[in-house]
Amino acid sequence: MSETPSVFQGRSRRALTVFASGVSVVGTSFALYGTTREFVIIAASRTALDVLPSSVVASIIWNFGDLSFSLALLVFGIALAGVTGAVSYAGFRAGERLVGEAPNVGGMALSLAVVWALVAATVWSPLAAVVPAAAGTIGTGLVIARSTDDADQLSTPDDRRAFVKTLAGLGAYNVVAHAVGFVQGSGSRTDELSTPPSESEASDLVQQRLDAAADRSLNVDGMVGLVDTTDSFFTVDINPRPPTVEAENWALSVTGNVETEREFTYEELRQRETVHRFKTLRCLGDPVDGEQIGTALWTGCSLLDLLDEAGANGSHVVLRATDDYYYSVPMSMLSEAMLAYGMNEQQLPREHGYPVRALIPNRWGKLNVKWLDEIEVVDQSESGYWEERGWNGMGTVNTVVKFGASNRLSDGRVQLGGHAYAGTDGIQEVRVSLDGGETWDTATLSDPLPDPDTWRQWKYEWQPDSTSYTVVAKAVDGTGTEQTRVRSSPFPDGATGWSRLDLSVQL
Ligand SMILES: Nc1nc2c(c(=O)[nH]1)N[C@H]1C(S)=C(S)[C@@H](COP(=O)(O)O)O[C@H]1N2
Ligand SMILES: [Mo]
Repeated sequence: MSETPSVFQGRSRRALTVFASGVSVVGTSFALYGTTREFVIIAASRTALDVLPSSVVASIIWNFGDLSFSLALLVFGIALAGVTGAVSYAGFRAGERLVGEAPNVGGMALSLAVVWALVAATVWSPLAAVVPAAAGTIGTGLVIARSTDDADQLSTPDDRRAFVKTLAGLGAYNVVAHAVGFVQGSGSRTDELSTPPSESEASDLVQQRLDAAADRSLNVDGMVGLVDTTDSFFTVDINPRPPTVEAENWALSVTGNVETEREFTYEELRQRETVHRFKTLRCLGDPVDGEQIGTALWTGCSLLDLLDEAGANGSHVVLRATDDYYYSVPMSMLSEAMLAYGMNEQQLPREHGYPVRALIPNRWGKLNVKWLDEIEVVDQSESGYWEERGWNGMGTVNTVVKFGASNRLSDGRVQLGGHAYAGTDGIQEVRVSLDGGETWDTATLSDPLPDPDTWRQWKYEWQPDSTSYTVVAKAVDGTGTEQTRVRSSPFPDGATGWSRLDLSVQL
């Protein structure tokens, strides 16, 4: 008699059963709930975000960006599949023993109960746990029941065939379930910004302004233009995947200390007087040499007009989003604030806040609340999402110079280029030192964009006579203030200090 292959025996067989069942829980949850908080992985990763120390979370988000989330999702997915599957399996076996006469019924019942409890506690919703738990239980039940052998190994060919078939069936089910989840989760991305009916030349205007910005960009190989493309624009998001909001089912409510509480639909916002504005965003967590900075041409309407219309009367507003992210912002910061629904030539993409985000001039990126759905007018200052996690930085942005590209020109000269940003103060000058800060020269600047609160590009070229340079760059803002040389890391007030680049050159 031949040996029973190991997959049909004890541990491996149990592991396969556990995993098939657990993946069914996760897959079903994904198919039903896409990227909402009812999806077990999203729920678990949000809990992890809240439990981990804020500085750890922030540095993960800011250093690994989207990649860290993809990895986190994978790890959470595998872990959750393992745990829910194991709970289901243990529940099933215990149930079988409890109800001796009808073992499968007992097994299914107890498995369902324990998996349901686990998932319900994870997603914090009794209802959203029902179907995923049932799927996991059916998975466990099928694998166990279809391979009837109670002994530790499946020794007859029939049993093995049944086992393999059941696993294959569950596998196929999970491929479909995950596909459904992905389709659900990727709705409404980057449709063209369709022309608002009130202003038929809006998209022409956007195109003209983008063309004008491209003309002003310095010609340095490998350097980002004066305006980022929507795809290259950085994202910082507390969620593993951006929330899915559909404009038709969405409205912005203005509540709190107002004469009349108001709700504005997406269409109503788009009918309002259109504002197009270039604005740079920089994350408070961006290190001096980081890349969490970008500029776009935003399309939207005035935030303050909306508040006036509702008869707002308070010192602050709390901007609240569908992902529970929020920021309290003083009324005094809102004079040029926008509600944006367009980014460059597109409708605001989902990862940047579709349908509508706030844009607050001269402040750190964190105040620019995405997926905005409520503006509450209040009379005292509340804090914000990152303040609750130890960060500061409600003041204006810190001045920064970025190195973006280094090239060797055909005549042998070295060319450096990059961007500099100092909020609405603007950039007056970028100074470059090739000897670690002993002597300084002035870099060439791009013409400023037509709106304040934008960065400028700089470039600097020289004929090298040494094989290594310690390049330092610093900026002077529009008020004539030179950037501080004191270096600090982003936590908790935002990074400061001059930028440094160690450059080696072949002569
Ligand atoms: N609702 C919501 N708004 C948000 C965030 C978020 O996670 N959720 N991140 C904030 C942070 S920390 C930054 S730096 C900016 C980044 O905007 P971007 O992703 O469009 O670049 O959005 C801000 N608005
Ligand atoms: Mo940020």
